[in-house]
Amino acid sequence: MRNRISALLFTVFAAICSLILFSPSAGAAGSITLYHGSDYADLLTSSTLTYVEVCDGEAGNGVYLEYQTYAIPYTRKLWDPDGKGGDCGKANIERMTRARICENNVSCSGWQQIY
Ligand SMILES: [Ca+2]
Repeated sequence: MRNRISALLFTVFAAICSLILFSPSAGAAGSITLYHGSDYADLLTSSTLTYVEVCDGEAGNGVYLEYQTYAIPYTRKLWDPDGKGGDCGKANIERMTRARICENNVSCSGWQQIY
């Protein structure tokens, strides 16, 4: 009987540990940089927010970050508003799922999974 209770407690403990270890997390903090030639986007991720700076590094075509979130089922864009130099496009984006950087009228990088 005592062994059965121990085994049961161990099973419950193991189940709780695996839930903690393998449950889908809100996302780890970290940083990712996406490149398209000299254009780039820096993404700083925290628990649910991603802070983005998308920066045009080449004269000619505009640059934007294309991204998706949990909340909205279509793709949105964050542009570098003033082309090469000057400022970068900046935003805090809630629960970003994936992103890629694009040079307008040229092409995009591959999609990067965020959360
Ligand atoms: Ca700029």
